[in-house]
Amino acid sequence: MYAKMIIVPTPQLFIIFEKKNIKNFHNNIHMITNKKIILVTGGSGLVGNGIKYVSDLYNEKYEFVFTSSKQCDLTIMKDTVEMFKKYNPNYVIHLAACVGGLFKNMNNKVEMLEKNLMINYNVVKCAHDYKVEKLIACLSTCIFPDKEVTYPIDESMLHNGAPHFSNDAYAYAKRMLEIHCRCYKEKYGDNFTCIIPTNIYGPNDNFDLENGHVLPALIHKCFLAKQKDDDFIIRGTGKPLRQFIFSYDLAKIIMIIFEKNINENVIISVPEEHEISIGDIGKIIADNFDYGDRVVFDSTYSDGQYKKTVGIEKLKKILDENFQFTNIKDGIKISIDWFLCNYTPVIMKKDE
Ligand code: GFB
Repeated sequence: MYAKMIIVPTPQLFIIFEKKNIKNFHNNIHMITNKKIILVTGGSGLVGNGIKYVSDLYNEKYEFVFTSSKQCDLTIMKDTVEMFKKYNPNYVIHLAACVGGLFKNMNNKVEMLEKNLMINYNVVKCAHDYKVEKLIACLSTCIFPDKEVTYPIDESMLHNGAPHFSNDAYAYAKRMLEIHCRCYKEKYGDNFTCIIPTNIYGPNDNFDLENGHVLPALIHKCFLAKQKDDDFIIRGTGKPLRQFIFSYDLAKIIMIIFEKNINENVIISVPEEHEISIGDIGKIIADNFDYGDRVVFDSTYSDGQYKKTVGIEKLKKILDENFQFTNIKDGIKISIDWFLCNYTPVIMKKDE
């Protein structure tokens, strides 16, 4: 006995599907709406939510499928295959990774290496086996060599030497992802490319006090310090330099690179003149909480890599000359507002 169900969610979408065809659900959609399917791994994270934010501009053309580790554990090949079989994506934006700030990287090297090696191996292999038309895989500027570079760093320097020791486990796993994509490209002509973002921040970030990246962690710490009338402790000397890109800007750029079918690795960052010290980031955050006079640096903590200044010559050729990057002060304000609206209740429970 077949179950028939008729769903008419929108005028231009009419689906009849039979129980046995559930696995090809997206195929049916594909067939009916002619929309190509973009699978976004890591879809519930910082950048994943950025893609969700900009996807409205592309919904006419593409069917976006946002997956997270709750739906599919990408460290398990069988589950990854199931996900590709279920969604049969035309394109993949691969953002899923085991990530964290300096202190998570330094204290969890085995996990950072193994989880990322497994996640990336499974996704890239499935992307090939399921004949995905385009794969964009996400690296990070922290994987560039620490010493064997000249500044500003460009894409050609990726494998020129060892990354900074603080995140070498994560860095080598991500370098293997670049090599894996390149091998499929060279042998089978697969349209697999990598983007190399700088430090990212924005709404939906990980505000964890220990494992978070510097910007969200300091927002959380300043909030708590003010709550408890404590000093606002910034770890390290505050001298290291970073380039920070707002997550929504990164998402816009990823879709531009996707739509223009750029098939070479591209660094995605704000220009080098926007580079800023950790100390100045801390001060901008403290000023937002009207807590500037309680900033204290604790140099017993590691500074990590002093700088990893990248150039964006290649990116500039891809973007329209009037592309506007979000100003760091505006971006931090938006992130703090998101934190205060969305995060506080959760932490209250955790921080008591
Ligand atoms: O974002 P972050 O954790 O990582 O920034 P990296 C670390 C810098 O911020 C160091 C200072 O100079 C720290 O001393 N810092 C000060 C803090 N206070 C804090 C704090 O409370 N928490 C944190 N986390 N830092 C990461 C790589 O490097 O860059 C990742 O480890 C990833 O794998 C990321 O690639 C983009 O910028 O040093």
